[in-house]
Amino acid sequence: MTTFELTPQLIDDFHQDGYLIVRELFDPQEIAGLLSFAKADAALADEAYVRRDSGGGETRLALRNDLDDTVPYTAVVRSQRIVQAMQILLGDEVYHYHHKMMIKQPRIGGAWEWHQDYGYWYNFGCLFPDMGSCMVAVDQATTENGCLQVLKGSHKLGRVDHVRIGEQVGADPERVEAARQRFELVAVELEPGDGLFFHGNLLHCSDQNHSEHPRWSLINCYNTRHNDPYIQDGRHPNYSPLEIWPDDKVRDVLIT
Ligand SMILES: O=C(O)CCC(=O)C(=O)O
Repeated sequence: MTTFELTPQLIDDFHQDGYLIVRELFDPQEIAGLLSFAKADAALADEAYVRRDSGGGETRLALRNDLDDTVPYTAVVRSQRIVQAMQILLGDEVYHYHHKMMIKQPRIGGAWEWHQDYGYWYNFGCLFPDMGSCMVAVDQATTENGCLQVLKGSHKLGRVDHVRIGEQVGADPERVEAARQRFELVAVELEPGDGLFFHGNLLHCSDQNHSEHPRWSLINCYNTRHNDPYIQDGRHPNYSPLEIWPDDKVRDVLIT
């Protein structure tokens, strides 16, 4: 079973870089359980919709605002190891904002334009950028299959305007270009079970999947209690306390 200690150095790294990679956040047995459930999950496959990129690639995603305790995705969202870390990194109690399975199919899986998640969430009534996500790699994520790319430290820019780019909404391309001159580009290659915590203002994107390998990942998004959207009934939920599950319960759910 995975345990990791969020040391002062790691917290500092998150604040400096806007992201933090935790290897084996879910151990091989746990992630294998999640993977086999997800890949056989007809409801998830039915629900997933396509977002086309400007080059014709298509990414599928299934996004849920609600937590169904009978499916293992919920165990990941509620897992103490993610939620407690997120609370420390964001400095307040967090609640579930939504989660989504990102499905990049071999050869046809599409790209995601440069964006900040808060570039979207701002429009849903969140006043502060005090929000974050934890991407859990379900499959291996490599440069070849279109892993996430981040501009290290770019969360310090604050929110950049977002504009329509093809079927997607991305950060103002002129600003992105200027940011690319100033921040290091990091390709976040992950093994199954690794976790990437990242700040809502971190600029990130991903390329198409030209490989023979799928790239699935579960992205768990959290908002802070003090940032409860001023809009009621917005795109994603308002604050409600999140029940946190201890590691042994999470493990039991994932590997059965
Ligand atoms: O999974 C990806 O390739 C990109 C996902 C992403 O950027 C997001 O959901 O904000």
